[in-house]
Amino acid sequence: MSSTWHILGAGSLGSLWACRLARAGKPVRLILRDAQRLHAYEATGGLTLVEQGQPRTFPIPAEITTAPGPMSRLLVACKAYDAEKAVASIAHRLTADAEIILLQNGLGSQDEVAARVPLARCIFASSTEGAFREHDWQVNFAGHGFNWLGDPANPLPPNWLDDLSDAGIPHQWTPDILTRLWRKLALNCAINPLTVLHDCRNGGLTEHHCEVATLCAELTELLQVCGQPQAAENLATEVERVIQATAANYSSMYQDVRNRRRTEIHYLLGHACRTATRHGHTLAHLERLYRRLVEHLNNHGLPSD
Ligand code: NAD
Ligand code: KPL
Repeated sequence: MSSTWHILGAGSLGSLWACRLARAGKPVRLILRDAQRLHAYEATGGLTLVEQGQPRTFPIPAEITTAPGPMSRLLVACKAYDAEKAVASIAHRLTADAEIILLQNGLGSQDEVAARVPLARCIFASSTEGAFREHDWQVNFAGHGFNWLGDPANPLPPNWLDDLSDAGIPHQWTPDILTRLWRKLALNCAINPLTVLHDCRNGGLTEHHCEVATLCAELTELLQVCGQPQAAENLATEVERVIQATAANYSSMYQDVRNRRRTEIHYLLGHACRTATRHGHTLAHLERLYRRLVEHLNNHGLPSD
């Protein structure tokens, strides 16, 4: 019998993982922030996964963070800026051999969580799956994407990867998870802030080719300086490819700003700039982009941290 999958953060990605694991018959429990959220969830009767327009509801049990009971396997599916606080709220429930899977985009939040629960094994994930919610307790999934998983402190895979295979969650274990996360961070830094500042779809960046190329050159420099040369390989070409392949889409940061949601800027561009500073490296364009984005967010009454 598989250990229970505790899912902290029943938003888009957390619900997607919870529904697929439940569909495969794995034990799953949602961990909700407070009694009000729990009552709202219980009144709805479960989480609904919509695939190809077909909804299916899973009556996954839920509890609040302060409920009793140990957790040995925890999937953290909050935004990067909420992850540490959310994990702190359940830290007393983690068993001595607890494993935590961190789904956050960007970098920095994983280390914040690891420092908060130093005895737990923290497994980092980099996901290119896309899920979104139109209503609470319901998630839409188009069925594309992939999940890389790894532990920078331990190359041995955990014993629950079969649960993911059974649940149809596409994944691969990698000893180079930091390279994957840095590569995605660099892609996000080269594309997402510019789509916000130029108010355009990803494809609109073909009009700003020079700006994108200058950022890619600085990001390549940063990746080399901070010990991630593999993540730097052909970055500019890959960024151009992603811009073409996703030309009709709005970037995730663009959507956050449009929907007046807090962005994960601190763990994307912010992390890149802080890392450059730590290595005594000046990246003038990246730093200017960061300042412009902070100003833009502030002018729109959105948090910039
Ligand atoms: P989301 O906002 O849809 O979900 C986050 C959930 O966490 C919310 O339901 C929120 O209420 C909950 N939460 C926050 N603090 C909590 C706490 N203290 N206790 C309990 N619950 C708490 O976010 P998302 O889109 O699912 O993204 C999660 C992470 O995955 C982000 O870092 C994002 O960048 C990354 N990601 C998302 C997608 C996607 O398609 N949605 C794809 C790839 C990566
Ligand atoms: O991952 C993305 C996002 O929108 O966050 C893309 C646009 C594909 C790369 O930045």
